[in-house]
Amino acid sequence: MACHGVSKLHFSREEMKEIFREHDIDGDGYLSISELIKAMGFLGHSIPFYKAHYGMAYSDENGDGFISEDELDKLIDYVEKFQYNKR
Ligand SMILES: [Ca+2]
Ligand SMILES: [Ca+2]
Repeated sequence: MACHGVSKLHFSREEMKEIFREHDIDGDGYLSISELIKAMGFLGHSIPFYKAHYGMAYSDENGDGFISEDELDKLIDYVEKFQYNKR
């Protein structure tokens, strides 16, 4: 478990991609909602379930309920917006 001790406040898109990939816990190549919440926590956003859902809805273009590799870019757009809104 490496959920704590991240002091960095801003991640580059590449770093975020890497982090989201690492949080594909069951290794199916897609991020589920619970994997998304864990990844967001790792990025320093303890986000409520509904917020994670918005992120999911925002980035899940084909509506299968999972974030694929292709959809990661949109998810990162969402996370970046989130980072800016916070400050
Ligand atoms: Ca997965
Ligand atoms: Ca999808």
